[in-house]
Amino acid sequence: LIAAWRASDRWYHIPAVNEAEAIGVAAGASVRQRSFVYLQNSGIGYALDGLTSLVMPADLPVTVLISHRGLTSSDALPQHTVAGQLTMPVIKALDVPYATCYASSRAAFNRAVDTLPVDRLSVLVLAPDLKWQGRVYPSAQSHALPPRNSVASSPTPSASGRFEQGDVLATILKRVSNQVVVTSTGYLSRQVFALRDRVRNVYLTGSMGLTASFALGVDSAYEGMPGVVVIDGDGSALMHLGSLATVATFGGSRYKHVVIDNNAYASTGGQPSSSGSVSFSQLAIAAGYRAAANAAEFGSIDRAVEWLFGVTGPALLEVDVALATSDVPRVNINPSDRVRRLRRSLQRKRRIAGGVE
Ligand SMILES: Cc1ncc(C[n+]2csc(CCOP(=O)(O)OP(=O)(O)O)c2C)c(N)n1
Repeated sequence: LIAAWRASDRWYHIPAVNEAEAIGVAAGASVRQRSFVYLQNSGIGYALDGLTSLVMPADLPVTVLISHRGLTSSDALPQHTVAGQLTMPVIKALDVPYATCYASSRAAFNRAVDTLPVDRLSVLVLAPDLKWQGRVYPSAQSHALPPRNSVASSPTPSASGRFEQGDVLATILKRVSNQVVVTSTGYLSRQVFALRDRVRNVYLTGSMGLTASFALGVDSAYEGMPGVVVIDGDGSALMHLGSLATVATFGGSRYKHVVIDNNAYASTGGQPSSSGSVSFSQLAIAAGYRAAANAAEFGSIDRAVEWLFGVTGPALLEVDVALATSDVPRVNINPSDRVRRLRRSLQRKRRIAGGVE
């Protein structure tokens, strides 16, 4: 399946570091078109939060293909037995359209696919060893991966200086033009909503940790135009550090990632996070981002933001901020309306500009 995807110009395949990230990327891509995730049932647990807090509330057209290990006694390895028994009850509990295909037959597979809706979440459960004679694709390994991003800058972060979160967000939002802005769960979304709501803002009020992945999906589906600005928290970024590698490999030159580091989980009461020892900018460089810096190096937040918008991405700006909470109202646009207005805005722009913005 993967070889077929990779062999075809009609598909764009992103290998995710885990199933949660896969759901996040597919959710972002599904703003433009139906997207697919392929996973083994061992990964259902990883996938559930993205499905229940992002894909379902926002009504996104994602189809999840799950290979059902632990289904038969001949596949009864201890590590698959419990997941094998839980797979169908979990899918049924989600209460989404699903189909199964346990027979090695192309016709049976096509029949199962055809029963699934194309415009919302659905699940296709497959035996793990389906095979039929068909076109032979070159092995996935023989396909060239995108060229490795070369590191454009490798700064030394300075420990000094914590900015005010409100100033930082206001400065970023002032500089944004036509880009899609994706904000992380909690206060960051609420503050951005209060400061400058716009149709191209997507507030991920659930799916903590999937902010960068969702943005990568949007960026990939719209072929890097108009670009994305990710506003992430340190807790959220730490949750899925592995996605730095995927963003570094597949993010476009207009992929801009800001990590607002208050060294805490501010939104749930200010509990300390483990970001104190972490340099997100060095991590980003090590993962392969083209550029990354700590805002303290620039002396002012204006200069730091100017740098971020001018540099070739994928780029990351780490901003250390003072821990502060404020009484900002919740985002009062429902998740599916947030996606709908973004989709409309991107479609309109593309039609007017003939695909080039
Ligand atoms: C998977 C998941 N785990 C936990 C939560 C609860 N939660 C919501 S916001 C938040 C804190 C986010 O911390 P951070 O990304 O550092 O942003 P901050 O709140 O500091 O702005 C937590 C733990 C959640 N929404 N989803």
